[in-house]
Amino acid sequence: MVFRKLPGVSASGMGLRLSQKFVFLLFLSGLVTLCFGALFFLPDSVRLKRIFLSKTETQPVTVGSGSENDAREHLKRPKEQGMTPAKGESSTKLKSLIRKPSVSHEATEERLAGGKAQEDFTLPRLITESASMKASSSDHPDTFSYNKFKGCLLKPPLGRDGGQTSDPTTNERREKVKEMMKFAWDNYKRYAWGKNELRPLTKNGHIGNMFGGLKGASIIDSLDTLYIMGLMEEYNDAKEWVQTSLDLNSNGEASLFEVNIRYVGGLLSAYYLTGEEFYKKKVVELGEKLLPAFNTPTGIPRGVINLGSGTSWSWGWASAGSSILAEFGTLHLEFIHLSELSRNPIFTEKVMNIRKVLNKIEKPHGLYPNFLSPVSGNWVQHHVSIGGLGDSFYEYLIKSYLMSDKSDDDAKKMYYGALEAIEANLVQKSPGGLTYMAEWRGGILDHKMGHLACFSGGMIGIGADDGEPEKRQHYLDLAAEITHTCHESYTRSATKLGPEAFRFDSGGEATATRLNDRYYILRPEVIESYMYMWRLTHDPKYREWGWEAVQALEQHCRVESGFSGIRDVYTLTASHDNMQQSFFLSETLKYLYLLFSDDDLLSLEDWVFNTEAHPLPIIRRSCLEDPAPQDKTVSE
Ligand code: DMJ
Repeated sequence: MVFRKLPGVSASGMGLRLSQKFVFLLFLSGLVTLCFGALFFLPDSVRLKRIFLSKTETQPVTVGSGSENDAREHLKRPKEQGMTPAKGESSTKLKSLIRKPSVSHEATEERLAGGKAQEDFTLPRLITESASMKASSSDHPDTFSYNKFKGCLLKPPLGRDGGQTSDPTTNERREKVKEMMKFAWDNYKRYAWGKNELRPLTKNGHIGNMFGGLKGASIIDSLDTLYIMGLMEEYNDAKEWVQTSLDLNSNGEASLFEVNIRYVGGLLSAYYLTGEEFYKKKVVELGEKLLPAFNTPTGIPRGVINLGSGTSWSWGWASAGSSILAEFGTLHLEFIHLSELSRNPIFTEKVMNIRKVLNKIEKPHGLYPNFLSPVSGNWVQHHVSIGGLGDSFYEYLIKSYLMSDKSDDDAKKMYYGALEAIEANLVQKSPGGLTYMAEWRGGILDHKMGHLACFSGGMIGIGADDGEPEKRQHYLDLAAEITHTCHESYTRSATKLGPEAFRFDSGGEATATRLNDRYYILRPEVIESYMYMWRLTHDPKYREWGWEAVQALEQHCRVESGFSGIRDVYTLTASHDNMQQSFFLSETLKYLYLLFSDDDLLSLEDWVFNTEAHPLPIIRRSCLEDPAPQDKTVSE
């Protein structure tokens, strides 16, 4: 190879004198010091900081469904031109708690029963009016009549007797789950009040970086669970915190998906269960803060948003600045309700546009890949998964249909179309006879099923009845088979808890073959499917399987000050991850409680659960638009 001499530069020492070299070295060392110092100002999750600085605050595992292998923890700085980097979390302080008169179930129910038809209201409906109605929610004060909504429910939300069954063993199990919730809550309250999650081993709080400086994720995620369990003192504490201390004026980097499913979902459910107006006000205000994420050439939102400045960007780990299917596809239920409550159609328009983009684009073999460019509207990679990165997109299609009182035909068509493609390309049977959902990478199957994918038993179950008549039994059978496989992933471990991912290759079946797939972080998906399958079939095995999970959680995850995830489900010498995830309170314990309750506690005839298990009512348009709705609520 020939080295050419640069003009004016001598070959020896690039023509620098000793003093020049010294100045250059000084400048270089200054630069290095500056860069290293800057690491201290980066958010906790940034990879460089995790590499160079102490690891004590880093999370060993991933959380939500849009994430894979710790991906979601890596919030990246804005990359796109013209975007200002966010400043990090706001320094919101927990305000002092002022005691308010507490609310009991009875009081709330009584208040709701009174004044039903007398209220002056504008009819709520599924908003589809033109964009000329676009306005801030404050221009449409109080247009939703809560009492009217209540009159349209077929069953009382809490059932006839709070959902208590006539079977003493089931009731005892239900009480046990309630005790677990109280224990988890009390410890959160004691050691982590106002923080996002409890660290039960170190007995402190965790803020994390998924919620853009919003605090109290465990409180918001627990509101409805505490309420349906009748833990009213605890519910009142939570409610009071929301009233006095939930500060939405944060200025940090948030996951649009996580804020939506936990905060928007949690506040919506709290509103629909209790009728407390401040929940509605807060949730609409928060919803408006999420809207700038949709300002992209296609209207497909980016994954990360600064709640203060409204700048948004894509996850640094998502290929080529793409948005994630499970993230932009998991907004529909909440956004429809935001329009319903605010009477502002903008929320509905945003999610309807996502549908439009998805309907227009070519789908490989009818499948929906996990990565889509918000700029071009094209798929970025052909990775398809019913687990992480894809999961709740499918869930929200069937639930959108059900929540629309079966009027959203578009969602129905998309759901059954997607399910057909999934069955044709992803569903597999192992040599040992277990049915599972593989992942698809550009036509090549990866015989792995994530814990996250285990929600699909329940999803296929609730959608079975609305499929083609000749396919209904088949769907119910498929749902049962998948739930059985997921149960197997639990029974084949020493702890009787399931791993983060299990495989069907190298001779193994339904077991984790890789070291970093062996953890369990208190996830709900397997129990979620037990709950749905119980309601659909009343096969007692689902309650038994749920009880096995309760015992395993008690034995391996309960520690002195809360519940913790474990690092290896295959060993009995527990290594705890020191994290009580907020979804444990919102989902895992709620689904267990529902499993041991009567079907009329949050009846599936009236409610759909968002992907964080927050119940949202079915919008029964025919009833809501009836000028004089009859009280269809069954007396308690
Ligand atoms: C929850 O936050 C939601 O269920 C989400 O859809 C995926 N997973 C976590 C719990 O595992």
